[in-house]
Amino acid sequence: QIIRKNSDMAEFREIFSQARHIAVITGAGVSAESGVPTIRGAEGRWRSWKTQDLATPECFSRHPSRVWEFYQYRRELTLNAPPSAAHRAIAECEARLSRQGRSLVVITQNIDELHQRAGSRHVLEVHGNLFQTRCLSCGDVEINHKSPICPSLEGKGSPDPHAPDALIPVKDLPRCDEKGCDGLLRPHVIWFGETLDSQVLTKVEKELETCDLCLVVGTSSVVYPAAMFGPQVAARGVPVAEFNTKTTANTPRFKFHFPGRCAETLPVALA
Ligand code: BJW
Ligand code: ZN
Repeated sequence: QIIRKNSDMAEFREIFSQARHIAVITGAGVSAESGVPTIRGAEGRWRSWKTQDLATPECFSRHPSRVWEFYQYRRELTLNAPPSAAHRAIAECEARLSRQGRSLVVITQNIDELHQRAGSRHVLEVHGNLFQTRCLSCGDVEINHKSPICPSLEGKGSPDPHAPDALIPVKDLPRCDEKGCDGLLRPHVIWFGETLDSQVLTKVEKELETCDLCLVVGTSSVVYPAAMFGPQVAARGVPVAEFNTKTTANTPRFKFHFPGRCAETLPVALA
């Protein structure tokens, strides 16, 4: 199948100059520019496992220590990662548009807070947040940037395929502080088979219905329901521009496809 790609930046820039409300849908490719590995592909492995095998409720209930080691690794990695030129281009664009009475919202599948650290104000996190925990007993959700998150995870989480499982006893994994609770905490992220937060989804729907330009940046568009966000906007006849090093299954549905690293293409597109 030949995909006829429109990569006409001048045409995009003309539409961009007229847009009042822009929705920017982002995925792991944006954070790849900060040195955070993407989910799929060769760099997406931790030890011998794929993220898809670790980011599940079944894996957490069977191997809570292993899953916490995986998240310990990613928390440390992202705490030390700087926002990239792609994150900054999006944040600077939002600030500039807001001074002109226009707006931009980021709808991100990423859980790493790099958009917020780059200065983005209006961010909807559809897959949760690496720096929030949820108690399995009382349901309490807390913000938590501690490094390490608990003493037993200090120095743990090496991605080396030969690193042994730390096999930390469940009582020494992160536990709830609420008075009298002490329940096991889990990362407040959306794992496979879990439903997305309905309040967040309602906000996303509103943005998808009201935007007059949409960017889809650094996502393979294989995970539902997020994979449908861009096509949903395109179905309204609104221009959608994909920024990705590769084409995806959604590329034919979008008006534009800008190939290349988003740290190079976005600063040009959104200048
Ligand atoms: C660059 C670049 C550079 C690189 N510049 N670009 C309908 C049909 C089929 C299946 C389903 C369906 N509905 C639900 C499902 C099941 C499932 C699903 O979608 N499975 C598919 C894999 C088939 N979905 C769910 O389970 C969702 N829940 C749900 O829908 O509940 C209701 C329900 C349940 C069960 C059945 C039916 C309904 C929940 C999904 C939660 C996803 N969670 C994760 C983990 C989060 C926590 C964590 O990270 O630890 O979210 S999975 C993982 O994938 C993560 C990501 O946010 C998500 C998307 O990945 P992303 O961002 O696209 O990354 P990559 O690596 O895939 O792609 C990177 C891209 O960047 C590539 O394209 C590169 O080319 C590009 N790139 N460098 C520009 N420099
Ligand atoms: Zn609790």
